[in-house]
Amino acid sequence: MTKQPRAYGMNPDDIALGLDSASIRHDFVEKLFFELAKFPGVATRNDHYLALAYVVRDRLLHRWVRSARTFFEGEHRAVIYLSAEYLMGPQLGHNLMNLGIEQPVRDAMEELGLDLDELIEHEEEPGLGNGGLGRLAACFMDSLATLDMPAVGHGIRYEFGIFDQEIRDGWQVEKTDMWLRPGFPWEIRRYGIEHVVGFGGRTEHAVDDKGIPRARWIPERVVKGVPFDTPVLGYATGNANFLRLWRAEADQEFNLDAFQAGEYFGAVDAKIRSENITKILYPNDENPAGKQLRLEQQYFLVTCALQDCIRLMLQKTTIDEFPDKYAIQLNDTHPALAVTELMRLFVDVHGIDWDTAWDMTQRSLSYTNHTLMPEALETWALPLFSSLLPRHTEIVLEINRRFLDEVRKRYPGDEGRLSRMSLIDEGGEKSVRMAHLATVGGHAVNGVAALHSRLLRETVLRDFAEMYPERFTNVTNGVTPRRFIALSNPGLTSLITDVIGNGWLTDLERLHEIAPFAEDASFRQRFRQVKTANKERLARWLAATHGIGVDPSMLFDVQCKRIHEYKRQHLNLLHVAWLYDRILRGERDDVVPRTFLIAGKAAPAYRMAKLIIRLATAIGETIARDPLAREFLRVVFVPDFNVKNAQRIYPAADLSEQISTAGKEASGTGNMKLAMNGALTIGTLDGANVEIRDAVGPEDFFLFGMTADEVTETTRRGYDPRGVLARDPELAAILDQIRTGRFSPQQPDLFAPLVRSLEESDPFLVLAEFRTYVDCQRQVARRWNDTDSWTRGSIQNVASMGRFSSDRAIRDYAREIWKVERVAVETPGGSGRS
Ligand code: F58
Repeated sequence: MTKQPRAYGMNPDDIALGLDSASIRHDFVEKLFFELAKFPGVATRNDHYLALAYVVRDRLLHRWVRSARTFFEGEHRAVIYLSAEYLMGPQLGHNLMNLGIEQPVRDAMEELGLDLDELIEHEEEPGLGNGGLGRLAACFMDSLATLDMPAVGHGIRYEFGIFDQEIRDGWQVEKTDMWLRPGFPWEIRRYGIEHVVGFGGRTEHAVDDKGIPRARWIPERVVKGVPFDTPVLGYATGNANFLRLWRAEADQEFNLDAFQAGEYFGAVDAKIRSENITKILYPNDENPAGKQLRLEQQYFLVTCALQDCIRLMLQKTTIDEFPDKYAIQLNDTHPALAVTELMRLFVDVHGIDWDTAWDMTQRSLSYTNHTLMPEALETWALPLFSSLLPRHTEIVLEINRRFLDEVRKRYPGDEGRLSRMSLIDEGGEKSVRMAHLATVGGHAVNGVAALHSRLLRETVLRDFAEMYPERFTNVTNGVTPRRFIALSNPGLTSLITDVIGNGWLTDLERLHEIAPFAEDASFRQRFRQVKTANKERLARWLAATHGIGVDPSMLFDVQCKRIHEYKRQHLNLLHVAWLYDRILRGERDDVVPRTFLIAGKAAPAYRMAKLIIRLATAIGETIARDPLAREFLRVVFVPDFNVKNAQRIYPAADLSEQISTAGKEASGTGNMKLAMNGALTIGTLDGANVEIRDAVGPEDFFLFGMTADEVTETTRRGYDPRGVLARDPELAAILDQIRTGRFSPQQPDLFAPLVRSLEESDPFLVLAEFRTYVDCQRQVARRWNDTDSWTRGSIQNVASMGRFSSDRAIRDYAREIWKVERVAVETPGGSGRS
C-alpha cells in the first residue's frame, strides 16, 4: 500500500470553483498564463480555446470524482461498452450545456473581448469512428450518463482518426486527420495504470502442483496499453461517466539488447512497431479490412479493457464475481475476441476451471450486430489468427469442439448444420467467424431495428436463433436529443420549451405534447421561422467556408451519410438528372425549387463510391452553369461530413433521404436525427425507417419501393436491369446522357463504369425502383407547394420522435440485457436533476 497523505486536510468537495462570470474570467486568464504560458495580447484563438476548455474541465471534475466514488464504493453492476469506434463530436459546447454554465461563460468571454461561439466553432472533433456505429456508441455514452447508469466506454485512442475529406476538381481527396495537433484538453492520462499486451509466440502445456493441466502463453513480443480518460457528463444530473481510450506504447522505450549490440535502428524499430497499433483508424465502413494490424488493434482493445476491469474489481472482491460486477456489451464483432480473452484470463491467469469460466464469460457478454451484408461479416484467416494469437486459437478451437458437440446432440446427423454453424469456416482457406464466436460466447444477441433483428434471426444467424431462441432480442437504435436537438437546434429547442415547458429533453416522449400545436397557425409560423433561420445559418456557413451560394427559400433535400451503393446516393442523383432533363425540355409542372445537399465520405479504396461523389459534383457544376436550370435546381456536395458539420445540416433539412435498398440498412440513425429536426422523410421500408413511419403515420412519410422480402424475391428470380431499361425509355435516355458526357463534357466516358454497373448488374435495384422513387418525389413536390400542410407534417415528425431517443434504447438494454439499474450520485446541493 502506498503511503497516503491524511486526506490533504480537505475533501475534494471543499475545492469550490465559482460558476459566476467573474470567477470564470479570472480562472481563464490564469489558465492562459499558467497552463499555456500566454497572456491576452499574444494568445492565439487556439490558446483561448484551450484555456477555456481547462476552465470548464476543472468545473466538471467534481461530478466525475463523485460518480467514480459512488460506483466504486457501492455494490453495483456497471456497463462496460466495448467499441473500436466512438464519434464523440466537439466537447466544449456540449459540456457547457450539461454543466449549465453557458451564460456566465459567454459573459466572461465577452468581458474579455472574446466570442464564445468562435471558440466553440474553433474546436476540432475527435473523429475516432467511421459512421453510424461509432456515433451510436457516443449517443449511448451520453444516455448512460444522463440515466445515472454506471458505465465505462473502452476504445482505442487512434492518433489519426477518420480522414478529413476535401473536394478537389470534384473528387474526394483524403487528408490526414490531426486531431491531437492543437491539443485535446478534455482527456486525462492515467499514469498509474498500464497493461501488458502480448502477440505471437507459442504456448506451453504443463500440469501444475495440484495435478491440473495449465496452459502458458509465451508471446513473441509485448506492448503496453496506457489509458486516457475523457469525461462524459450526464444532462440535468450530477452524474459523469468516462470514456477510456487506450494507446499502445513500447514496453521498454528501447530494446536494450539491440541497443548494446549497436543496432540502434533495430531498437527504435521495435518501438515504432508497438506504437503503430493505435496509429490509425481503418477508414472502411462496411467491408472489414482483414489486415493484421486491424486484428492487433482489436486484441489490444479487448485485453486492455478486460485486464482493467479485473484490476478494478480485485481491489474489492474476488474474480468469481466478475459477471455480477460487469455487463459487457460488444459493439459489433470488432471486440468479439473478448470471448476468448476472458476465457484465457479466467482459466490460464486466474486458474478457474473451464466450465465455470465459460459460464462466467457467457453471463458477462452480449453482442450487438450492425450488418447483414455477407461481405461485411468479419472473419479472420486462421493462419493469421493463430500466428498472432496462438493461445486464443487453442481456446477458439476448444470452444468450437464443445459447441459442435452440443449441436450434434441437438441435431443428430445434420452435417450441413454443423458446417454452417461452426466457428471455423472450412470452405476454402480456414477462417474464424467472429459473429458466431460472439453469439456463442454471450447470453444475448441483438439487432438494431425491428426489421433488422428479424432478418438477423431469419438469415445470417438463423441456425443460432433456432438453437438458442431466448438469446435473440431487438433493441432499436436511438440518438441523443441533447446533442441533436438542444445543441444543434437552439431555436427549435426554445420553441418547444415555450409551449410544453422544461423536462422533455430527458423524457422525449413528451414531444407528443407539441402535436396539437400543429393546428395553431401562429405556432406553425414560429416553427417555420425557426427552420428558415436554420437554413439561413447553413447558407451563411456554406458561403463563408466553401464559397457555395444556396437559396434558403428552396426546399432543402438532404442525404448525408457514408457513400455506399446500398445507400443509393446514385438513385438520388438519377432523380436530379431526370429533373434537369425535364426542365431543359420545358416540362416544369411538379418541379419545385430544390437544393439537393449531399454529404458523406467514401472509403478511400471504394472506387464506385468515389465516382458517385464525382457524379454529384459534376451534376452540381453543370446545373450551376445553366441559367435556366439553376432557378429550380441546385446540387451541393458538402465536404467533410462529420459530427460538427452534421449539427449544422440536420436543423436545416426539409426532406430526409433514406432510400437504401430494403433489407440492407440495419437501422440508420441519421433518419432519426433529421426527423427530430422537422424533416419529412422520403424512404424505403428499411431499417428503422419502418418504425419511424409507424410513429409518424403514413400521411407524413413519403414511402416508396419494395419490402425487404420483395427485394429478396426479385433477386432470387434473377433480376435483369436491362428489362427495366427496355420498359422505361426515359430512364434509358438519362443513363445515356450520363454515359456520354452530359455532365462531363471534358471527359465524356468518365461515368461509363457507373452506368455499366447499373445496366449490367445493379445489385441494389436502383433502376428497378427509379420510377416509383420519382413518382414519390412528385408527391413531395406537391406537398411542398402547400406550405401549411408541409409544416403540419414537419411538426408531426418532431412530435413523434420520442421513441428514438437513445435514452429509450439504453433503458431497453438495461432492462432486457444488462440487468443494471440507475445509481443516484449524491451531489452537495441536491440531485442536480431539474
Ligand atoms: C451502421 N454500421 C449501420 N458500421 O450501417 C447502420 O444501419 C446503423 O444504424 C449503425 O451502424 C448503428 O447501428 C456502421 O456504421 C461501421 O462503420 C463499421 C466500421 C468498422 C468496419 C465495419 C463497418
